[in-house]
Amino acid sequence: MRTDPNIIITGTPGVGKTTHAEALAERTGLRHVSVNEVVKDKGCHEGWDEAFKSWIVDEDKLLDALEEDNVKAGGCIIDWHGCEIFPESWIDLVVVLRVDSSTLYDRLSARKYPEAKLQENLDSEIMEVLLQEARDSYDEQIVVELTSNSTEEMESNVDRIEAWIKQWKQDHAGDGAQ
Ligand code: DAT
Repeated sequence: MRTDPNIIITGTPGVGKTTHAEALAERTGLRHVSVNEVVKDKGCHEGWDEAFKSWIVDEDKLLDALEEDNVKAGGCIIDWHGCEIFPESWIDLVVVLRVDSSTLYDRLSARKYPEAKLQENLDSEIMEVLLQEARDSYDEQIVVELTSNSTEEMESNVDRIEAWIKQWKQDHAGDGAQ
């Protein structure tokens, strides 16, 4: 039984996962779990893909590392461009961030992504790949799609998720004692 919820913030690279997760962690005291950092720091990969400039993730090792870190105990804001690998029982809310193509293009260009990687991510956003992955992996009632084109939208999203966390904690008060 968790006394703090676990929330996944997911979406295509560049949608604003890290920005949202950091703001939420700051406001709520929940722990920001940057899965990219875990992959890198704990060596949960099979090497570096030079063309794509990204780690080739070893999902078994990654899950082991998250299990060792006691993520399932709750209180984590999990920030990653994927969500299907986490056991359903660990997760209380899945937030899928979305942006317009032109905004995403500008953000990924600013990161100097290689052309193939930039194009793949733009396609992925247009095809709603991460939204579909979330809907396929979790109960539809816990999957929320939010737009993240502007600072105003980001602030309203963070307010909304913070309110959701407060409500979840009220609804689950006492669960830990059972
Ligand atoms: P991600 O973690 O999904 O890769 P990020 O949080 O690193 O994305 O954000 C990518 C860039 O876009 C970064 O420079 C911050 C900016 N950004 C993110 N969300 C935004 C928003 N809602 N409005 C304006 N800028 C945003």
